[in-house]
Amino acid sequence: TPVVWSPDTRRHEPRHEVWVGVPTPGTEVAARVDAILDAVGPGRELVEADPYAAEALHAVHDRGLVEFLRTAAARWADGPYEELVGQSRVVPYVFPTPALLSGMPPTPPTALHGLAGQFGYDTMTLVGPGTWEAALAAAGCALTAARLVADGAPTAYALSRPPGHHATPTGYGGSCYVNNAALAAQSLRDAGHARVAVVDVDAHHGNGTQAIFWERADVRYGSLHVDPAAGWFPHVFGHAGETGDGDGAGATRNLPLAEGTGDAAWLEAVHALAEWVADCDALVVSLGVDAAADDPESPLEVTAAGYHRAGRILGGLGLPSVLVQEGGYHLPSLGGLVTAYLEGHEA
Ligand code: SP5
Ligand code: ZN
Repeated sequence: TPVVWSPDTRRHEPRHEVWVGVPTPGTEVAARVDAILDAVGPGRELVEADPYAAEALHAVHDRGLVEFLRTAAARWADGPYEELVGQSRVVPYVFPTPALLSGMPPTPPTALHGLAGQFGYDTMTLVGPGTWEAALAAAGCALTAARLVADGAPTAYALSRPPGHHATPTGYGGSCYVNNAALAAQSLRDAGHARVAVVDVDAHHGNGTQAIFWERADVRYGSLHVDPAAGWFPHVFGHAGETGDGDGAGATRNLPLAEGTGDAAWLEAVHALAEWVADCDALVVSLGVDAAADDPESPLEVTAAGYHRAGRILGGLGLPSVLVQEGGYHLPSLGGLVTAYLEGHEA
């Protein structure tokens, strides 16, 4: 399995997130790239991602979001923010939700700190110098991996970072800016694969991917994740009743799992999703390894052996597969978990 990576993915430094009103250390750190690379690199072909321009992101994102992400860090540096608060990150503090709008048509804000909440939907996903370059490189990893698979490789792994499955057509959040897996899926569609499946094994529901394909029948989205109803991100999506709409009715499937779920029930859900997508022509796996027992960001209790088995199940479908890195935050075990999945998928 070729490993597609880019040195630019290290350029995003979240520094901190604002969690329940307090700055806490960022979890989605650049060291994740090297933790994974050191583990999966040996014995596999390393491929540096092709360069892509902002326009490549329009396949799944609105231009307004792409333009905001591309320019926000430079505009922040030009603004009064350095003198006001010193070194800081772009973070929304006003959100134009229905509660603010009250049915009235708003005028677009002029200040960047007023604009940020139009695109950013939480306080944990900060934009700083290098965020755009890293997010574009992460997308490039996924798009390059999809190209390798479209050109005939059975499987390719994209070491995308920052992750992507929480990025919606118009918004960023959940440590995600650009939806790498959705770009890979769309790229496989464009290459002629008629029915593409996205199976999302990250501990969290991929609300962004679900949103992108919500009304489409040609890209199926299936996810297993910790039950958002138990108080987990993204809180308002990921429930079993969400199954798609319009042409996409029935093409979304969510399997929320209780806190504390371990290998047995987690693998049953992986198996159910595998059967559900077996008749597709290509597969994208949103490969988050934060469902692992020692991960600080989720209460699921999956082991490395569980991830290996998940790889066996999804790889066993025999579909051309693009594996896209999502979450996974416990640096000491991160590389081993990704390797376990890859070895299972390759077997
Ligand atoms: C891609 C992905 O896995 N995104 C995860 C988004 C969920 N983050 C929720 C964070 C909740 C608070 N974390 C407290 C961290 C303390 N440092
Ligand atoms: Zn996650």
